[in-house]
Amino acid sequence: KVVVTRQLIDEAQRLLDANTDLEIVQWKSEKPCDRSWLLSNAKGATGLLVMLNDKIDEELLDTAGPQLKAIASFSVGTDHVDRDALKKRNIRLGYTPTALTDAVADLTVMLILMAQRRAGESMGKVIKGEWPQMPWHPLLMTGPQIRGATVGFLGFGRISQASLQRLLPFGIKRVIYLTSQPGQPVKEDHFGLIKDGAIPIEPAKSWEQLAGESDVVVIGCSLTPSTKHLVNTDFFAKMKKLAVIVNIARGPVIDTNALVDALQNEKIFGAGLDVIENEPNIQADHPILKQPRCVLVPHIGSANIETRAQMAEESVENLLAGLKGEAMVNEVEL
Ligand code: 8YV
Repeated sequence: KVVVTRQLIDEAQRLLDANTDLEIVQWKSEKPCDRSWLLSNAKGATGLLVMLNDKIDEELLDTAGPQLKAIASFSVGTDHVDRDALKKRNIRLGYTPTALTDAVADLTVMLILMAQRRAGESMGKVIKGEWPQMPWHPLLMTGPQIRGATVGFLGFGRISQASLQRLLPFGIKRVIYLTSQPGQPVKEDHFGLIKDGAIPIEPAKSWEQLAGESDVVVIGCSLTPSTKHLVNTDFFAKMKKLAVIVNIARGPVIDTNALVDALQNEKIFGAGLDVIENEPNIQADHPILKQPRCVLVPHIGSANIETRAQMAEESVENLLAGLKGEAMVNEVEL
């Protein structure tokens, strides 16, 4: 028995359905899967195919029972999974770490440019019919340029490095990055950019240095207890007034109240967010939506057709491999 908490794109669904020996219990609604549905169907499952909204914790694993062998997550992030609980039970975990790199890196560039060039604010005026009344002025709707920028990455893994690859042709000047080992160079130079040395790419010694020296801050790190609210009032206080911040990782890395305050009091220039704390429960009266210099999109980082298809196929392949005791396409080392 496998429990699948989302709808799959056709090809992946066919790949799964071809396993006629499996009882497939699947969440069919367009809404995110209900916790109570998952708990009531998990009993007796040998495999689960889940996504970020599904918390994989002791309660769920106990409910499923000791026959549970493999979990495939439709994501690169695994902060929704209690890895220790899986390890204890010898349950394998598959994920999709490479499938969405390009899609998310593309979105990162989009959000940087939208934040710098005030795209949300500009469109808002046009949509409200305010264009005819906009006063003409040489500085009207201007923002900082990307050429010459120092870009600071919080987290410098595959997605951050792919974002950097896309930013180089824009003429950025320098990169600094902060990982869990401040001041230490990253081990993986995924696209050979550090080796190429086209521009300086250096580890920051502290978050203070990163905040203080960056014109663009990109959040590309995992959510852990040490990155939760890493970007807070103190961080914004150190940022440059003309800097923008972009979050394509996990909402809780930014303290939202601190961000609202920073935007409102012009401590920073703007923000581009694909993720935010408490998503998807963001109502129209949320204070962040009152900030014209903030562009917020609903966690669409991986949302291009090809990427979602590849993630779905890879997730099904991971699940099937896990059930058969074979090598997964990508498996998390627990
Ligand atoms: C999800 C993500 O893939 O992979 C991740 O960790 O954050 C997302 O882009 C997406 O939400 C799956 O539907």
